[in-house]
Amino acid sequence: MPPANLIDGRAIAGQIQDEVAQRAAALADRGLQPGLAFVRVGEDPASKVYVGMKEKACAQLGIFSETRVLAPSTTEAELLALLTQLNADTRIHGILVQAPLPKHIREAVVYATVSPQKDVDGFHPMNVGKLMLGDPSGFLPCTPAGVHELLMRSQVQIEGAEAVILGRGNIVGKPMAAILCQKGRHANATVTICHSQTRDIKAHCRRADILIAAMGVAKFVTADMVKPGATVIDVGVNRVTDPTAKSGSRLVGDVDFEGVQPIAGRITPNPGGVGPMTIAMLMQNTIRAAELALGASVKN
Ligand code: L34
Repeated sequence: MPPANLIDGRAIAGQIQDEVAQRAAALADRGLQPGLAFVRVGEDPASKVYVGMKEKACAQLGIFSETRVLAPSTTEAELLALLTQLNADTRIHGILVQAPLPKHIREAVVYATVSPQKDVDGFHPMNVGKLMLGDPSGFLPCTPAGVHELLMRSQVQIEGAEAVILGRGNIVGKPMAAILCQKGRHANATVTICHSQTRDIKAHCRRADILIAAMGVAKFVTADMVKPGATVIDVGVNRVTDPTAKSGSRLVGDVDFEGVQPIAGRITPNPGGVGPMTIAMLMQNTIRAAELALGASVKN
């Protein structure tokens, strides 16, 4: 039996994907199949796994997908040219350029080239700005949006809560803070972001009602850093060598699960927590992009 305080990311992601499949069927009735394009540059093994999982989710939900794999030597200009082509492709409603990109390609330039209407990753500066402004017409980045859904669908009290986020990255930490401190229902948290220069991380963590670990240090969060009863969300994906594993390596989160689980009120497993939610939110953003595109074409 799994511990009773587990937040089952796979099960909640499954619910969201069921909702997406229904919306895809409704679009199909109106003659539209949603389409998502993946762009992968080089042969990063983790990217291959993640894009493969995303392709599979599309196929299960009735979303058309195509994957463009580019050589690691691809120039930035060539990648931008492909994005311009995908921006104009009416079969494609969402575009996802899988990170990380090779060093010679500037991610910020790439993400600013994806049409904001097709930016299902929520990385375009327009969508980042809308999040900061509390404008719900944009797309939210999938991982922090997935964490927010996990909290809401697990009935975790967010309003008024002390939320402490470990990590200040553009993909998780910063947008996570913006989502939780928004004025509105299922938000209104008091948010602290901790990072490598924070003086006493443990003291901040121990105050947290909601502790979100997204800084990429294996098993950083230990039991002595967690207030009894707190909700602990583990976003970390750290691959560590493990000679006993088939592949020679194994994924561990940013949380020492064995130590923290007995004192946490609620906790995500990892794997099986945030990862599946990232994919479910990508599907949700894609279906919304297609619905908005259909709405726009009907109006014209
Ligand atoms: N552009 N690049 C772009 N968008 C993203 O949203 C991502 N990310 C991150 C890497 N690069 C990206 C993802 O999709 C990380 N990421 C991601 C997606 C899914 C999972 C983990 C990270 C996931 O489902 N993980 C499984 C375990 C998978 C395994 O065993 O390797 C889990 O249960 O957590």
